[in-house]
Amino acid sequence: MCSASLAFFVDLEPAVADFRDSVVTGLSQSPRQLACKFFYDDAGLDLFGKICETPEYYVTRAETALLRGIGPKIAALAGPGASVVEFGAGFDLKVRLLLDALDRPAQYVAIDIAGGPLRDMALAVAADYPGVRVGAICADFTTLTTLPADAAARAGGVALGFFPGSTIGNFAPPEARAFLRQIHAVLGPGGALLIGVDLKKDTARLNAAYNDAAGYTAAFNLNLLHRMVGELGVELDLDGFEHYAFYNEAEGRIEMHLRSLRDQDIRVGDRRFELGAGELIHTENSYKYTLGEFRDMAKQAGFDARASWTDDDDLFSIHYLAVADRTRPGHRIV
Ligand code: AVJ
Repeated sequence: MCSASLAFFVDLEPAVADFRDSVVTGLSQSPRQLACKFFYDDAGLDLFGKICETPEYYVTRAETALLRGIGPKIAALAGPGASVVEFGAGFDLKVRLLLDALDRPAQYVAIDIAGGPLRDMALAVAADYPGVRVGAICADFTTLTTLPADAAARAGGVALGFFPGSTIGNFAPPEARAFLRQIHAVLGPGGALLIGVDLKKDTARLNAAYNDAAGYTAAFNLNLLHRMVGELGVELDLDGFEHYAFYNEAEGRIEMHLRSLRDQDIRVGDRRFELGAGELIHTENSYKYTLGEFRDMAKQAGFDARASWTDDDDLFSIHYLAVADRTRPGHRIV
């Protein structure tokens, strides 16, 4: 029988009003935009899982293979008794690989915006890792500036942030730097961050990864419109939009948009937005970095890159970043 329970579940889940406000603000802007964090309801998570299994989306396969390979090296850097804090805990495969690799990890704190799936995922981990204290925080991790007292690192072990999947790529570089600084403060002195970052590569390969032939990425993108209709009562034509994604080489990022197929209105309560045929709504950026670019950014955020690894095909990177020790001679925070 499964009798696992969580050490704590802190509910800071954003209200429906936040989604509505974000939609109204985003649609009022020029160019129009919708925030990518709202992709991940139950249907969106399910579609993202399908994307990860498509032959074109190399990201998840490359990262998990790399994670398996470097497990012992991560364990050596982290030492025994680590407290793992995962930012954006949608699926449990990667954290299981990490917990398996670490030397007697003491604690696992899962943070995610979607409460239901988060609870299920944390409970499943708790059931399989009886030696690990497991807790969860339902929150928009971009706004989390401190951890609840319940989630403090266990005595002796490192506070090890875990931010896989290249989710950092959703932020433009200045915001990515600011978010890394924020994580740096949350982890505190002696902490470290294990982060997965997608690498710059051949444009055709990138374009294919965000335009899979089975159409899961398109459905994932269009799911935002379904959520607006279902949760906010927005009036729009679900068949009036198409998925549009491409690699913007100058910016070093994949851009995802929803393209209006005709002149049409979107109504949100008493607000009306008039879209022209061909008009775009920007839904996601996914920045790609070279190893050097990312290490520089981490350094600017106050981290020491202790190790950086890439897979055999140079598709993906994982970095072990230590919170820089200001007291160590010769070290300077840029
Ligand atoms: C989960 C944000 C890393 O940017 O590759 C996948 C999301 N969007 N296909 C990414 C996503 C379209 C993914 N991240």
